Amino acid sequence: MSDCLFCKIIDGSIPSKKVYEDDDLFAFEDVNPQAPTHILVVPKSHKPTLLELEESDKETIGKVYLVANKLAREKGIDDGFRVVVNCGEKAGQSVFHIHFHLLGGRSFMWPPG
Ligand code: DGP
Repeated sequence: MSDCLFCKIIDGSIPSKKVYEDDDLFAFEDVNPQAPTHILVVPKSHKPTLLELEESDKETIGKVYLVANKLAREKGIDDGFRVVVNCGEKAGQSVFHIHFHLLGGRSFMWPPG
């Protein structure tokens, strides 16, 4: 989508610190990290929120978690990490292209704020 920030990061027209890419997913460091490791794992196909997911997205979303595991191991945060999706403004979503936050390198509180 032409006016989507994450679509522009995926197509390279906006620079990012890429940590992973395949046919379906793109992962890069968050510009405003909330933990020592903060990576965004993003499906390349543009969908605004989790609510727009369809049956045909099942495989891609499964791959998100496999890639998150791989990155967690590579970054040395596999002793404890979070994968978080904010869905909708009320939940804190600010970029309306589905993305999964991979956070680690510190302790986390529960429940989240
Ligand atoms: P959310 O609030 O859940 O929609 O998360 C959006 C995240 O995107 C937020 O943690 C900051 C990050 N972000 C916003 N703009 C940019 C950018 O231009 N580059 C990078 N790398 N991250 C961005």
